[in-house]
This record gives sequence, C-alpha cells and structure tokens, in this order.
Amino acid sequence: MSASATSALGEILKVSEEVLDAVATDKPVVALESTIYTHGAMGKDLAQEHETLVRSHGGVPAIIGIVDGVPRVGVTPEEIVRMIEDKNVSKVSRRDISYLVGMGLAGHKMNGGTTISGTMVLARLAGIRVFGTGGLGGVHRGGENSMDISADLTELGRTRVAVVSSGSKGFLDIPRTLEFLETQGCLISTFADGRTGNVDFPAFWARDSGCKSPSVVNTEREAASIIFSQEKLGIETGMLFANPIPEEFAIPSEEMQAFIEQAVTESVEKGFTGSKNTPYVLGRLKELTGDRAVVANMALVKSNIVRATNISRELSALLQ
Ligand code: PSU
Ligand code: MN
Repeated sequence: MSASATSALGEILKVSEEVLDAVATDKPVVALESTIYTHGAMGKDLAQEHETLVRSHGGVPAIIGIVDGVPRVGVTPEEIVRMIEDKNVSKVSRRDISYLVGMGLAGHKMNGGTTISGTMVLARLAGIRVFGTGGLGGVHRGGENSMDISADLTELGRTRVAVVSSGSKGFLDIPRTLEFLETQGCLISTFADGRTGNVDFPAFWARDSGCKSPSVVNTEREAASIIFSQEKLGIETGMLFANPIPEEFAIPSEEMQAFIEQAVTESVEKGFTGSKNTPYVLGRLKELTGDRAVVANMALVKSNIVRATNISRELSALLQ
C-alpha cells in the first residue's frame, strides 16, 4: 500500500499506537471481535479477561469494533463496557461498516459490535493476520430456501485473515456450511492434537459433528506456516482453523439437540430472522441449559484465543 493510501485510510480507521507499532514490527497481534461482547450475553468483564489472556501468552490484543461511529482497532475493555450498556448497539458485518461510519461523519454517532465478518474486514485493513474467537456463523437450517447464510462465510472467501474458532453451532446446517466454504475457497483445518483416523469439523459445544474436517493440523507452527505461505503466494482468501472445545467442557450433541430444536422453532415462530436470529437462539439456549452452554462458550473462546496467540507468535518468528 502506498504511503498516501495508508494515510487516507488512517484518517478514518483508528488503530491504537500499540497495535500500529506491533503490526509494523511483525509482533504477534491477535484480533478479537466485539459482537461476542455486545450481543453474546456473557458479562461485562470478558473483554478485559481476553486482553489479559493474549498478553500472558506473549501477544498484543486488538479488539475491533465501531465506537461512536469510528472504526477502531484496539478498542479498550472500558469502551467495550460502555458499548454493552448502550441498548442501541448494533451488530456489524461487512455490509454495515460504512453505514455506521458514514452516519458518524454526518453526526449520528452509533456503536457497533463487529461480527467475524466485520472484524475480518477491519483486521485486514490494519494488517492483522490472526483472529481468535468462538463460533463461526454458517448456513442456517433451511438456508437453501431462506438464503440465510452468514456473511462470515463469504468474508472467509475474500479476506486474508486466519480465524481460530470452535466450528459452527449445532443449530446451523454444518454439511452445507462446509460445502459453501469449499466453494468460497476457504481452507478449513482442524487441530487434531495427535488424534488419528477421522477428525470431525467441530460443532462448537460438541467436539464431533458427524462431518469430517477437510484437513487437519497438529501444531501451531504448522498453522503459522500455512498462513505464511498464503501471504507469500498472495492468495487473498481467509483461512479457518477449527479448535475443538476442551474435552472437560464439551456437551454431547445428543444432549444439546432437544434444546436446539426448541430454540430454533421458537425463533421461527417469533419471527427472529436475519441478524437477529443468532442472538435470539443463543439467549434462549442460555436460559434452557441453565448456564452450562455459556460456561462452555466462555471456555472455548479462551482456548481459541490462546491458540490464536500461539499461532501468531509462531508466525512472528517466521516473519523475522
Ligand atoms: N456464534 C457464536 N457466538 C457469537 C456469534 C456466532 O457462537 O457471538 C456471532 C459472531 O460474531 C458471528 C455472528 O460472526 O454471530 C454471526 O451472525 P450471523 O449468523 O447473523 O451471521
Ligand atoms: Mn444471517
């Protein structure tokens, strides 16, 4: 990117000093999304916990979101708390970014938690290569008719950022999600950690989905080498590294299934479609499982953030 392009972008995209320096010197930066804070119903302290986790593993955290109409990389945990308290905070994927930013320039300062899609867009603009989060959006059940396919999937087809997640939730259509990502040209590789034989693409609360992962990796160094290769080859496509939920927090699919059926049926009956569907289903599952799903959710996000930080450290070593 030319210097003038960088500064034109710099006038509108605000990247914190710490992240700017870390990116310029190839330190291990880890992008974190803000929708899980603003719409995930997991409490106000999570952003701070995640930042501490990245730092304790030798990385630089970069929370991404839109604060008072300004697209930001390096949002502070205190600002996240303010966003959670804003009852009008919106959920921002690629399509929504310029709406909030433009309206901000016109004097309407809105807050937005960025989804995986929105976070990838801004991470890429800031030069961040690795992103740790919880669950990926997918093709919704019945998506072949409703065409409710998460913008996360098309983003993975066009934006070169490596996402570490625990796969897609069991309330999505996982076989179609994998097919769609293949069409989009997105690598899917699941951490096997020495397991041999069939390794499933994980289903968030469950380690298995009944769908074989298209590929596997065993080490963070392998993942970093793949990211490095993609960059050197100039292939502008995202990559998905799936990290199964830690065994002790996993909830078997059979157990979740009844709750999922109920939450999805209600969301249809009550008309929670589009971007409101995922938050509604997540909120209902929290009530139906008596917090167990939330404890699992928090554990897997942490595990993914640690993985992302370790991958980012390995990548940083390759770039030196
Ligand atoms: N899945 C989760 N937790 C989440 C989300 C997905 O387990 O918080 C959020 C992420 O920000 C993801 C977005 O990018 O929902 C996908 O929303 P949709 O299905 O509307 O594309
Ligand atoms: Mn959707």
